[in-house]
Amino acid sequence: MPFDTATSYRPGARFGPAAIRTGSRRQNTEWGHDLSWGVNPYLSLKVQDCGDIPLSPYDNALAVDQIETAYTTLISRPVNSSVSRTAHLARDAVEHPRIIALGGDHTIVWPILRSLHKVYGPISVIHFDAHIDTWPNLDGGFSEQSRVTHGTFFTLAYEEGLMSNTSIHAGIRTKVQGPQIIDHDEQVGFELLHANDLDDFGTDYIVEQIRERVGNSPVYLSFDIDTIDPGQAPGTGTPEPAGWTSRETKRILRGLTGLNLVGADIVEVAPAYDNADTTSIIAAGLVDDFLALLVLEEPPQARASKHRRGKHTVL
Ligand SMILES: [Mn+2]
Repeated sequence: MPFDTATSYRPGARFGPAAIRTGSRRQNTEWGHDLSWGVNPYLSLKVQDCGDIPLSPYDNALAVDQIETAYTTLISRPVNSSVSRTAHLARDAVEHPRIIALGGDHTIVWPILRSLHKVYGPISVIHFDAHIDTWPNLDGGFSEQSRVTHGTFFTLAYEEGLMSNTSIHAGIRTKVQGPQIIDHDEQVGFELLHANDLDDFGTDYIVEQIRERVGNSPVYLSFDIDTIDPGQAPGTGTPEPAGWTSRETKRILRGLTGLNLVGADIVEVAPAYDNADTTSIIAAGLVDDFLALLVLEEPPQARASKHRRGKHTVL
């Protein structure tokens, strides 16, 4: 979804999908077994690149409509490979394709949630980000169209009843106007895990809080690459210091296995600010983790490396 005309600071995420594909060039089925996960998702799933959605760079309202139309069309098609444990959670009791969307700026989640709501009803969101993205507006509400931004889309989704009130942020460290902004954030439906919670309480705590919050509800995973520290992932529009490392983040993701994941995205990759493709390589690696999340039923157990040679492992 090469869309970036609702950004507040540095644009360029329209080139994110191409950059993430570039970052994935060393990934393939034959070398797809991940020793951390104990699985090769490409042997369990039929993964298909659906290409880029044609989006207007001139009219944001039109582009949002184009995203909703494309996403609704894709999730209405028959599945390629069944991982049917969540099929009963769709309103029509049919298993629908799971899409991993490559952004694009974060605004794309608003029309995605509209599409998912038609199939699953209200969705819980696990939102990895340095920013809360639940602002009522970014400019004082200058116009109705100016409320459509990559920092306000969750409020728009909330106003349309697309989300359940059991969503959660992880990795937050943005500055805000004041602590009162948290009242509105909670009204939109979010609990907040600050980036510092990882240092104070550890990865297991982060995992437990997320799992407890979303429970068994249909859950959408939205991942802003600025969750990762800008030292590792500089290629993004609104970087914030003191983020999580890619290793810490991937460990947290492994703990989220077995939730009723109905879709995921990785957004805000802006390659013009990247160095040596580090951001897009991390982003492509996270997409691999999202695929593994769709395959496994429960989190892989932490094991000493010398015991890692499981039945699926070829060393
Ligand atoms: Mn962000």
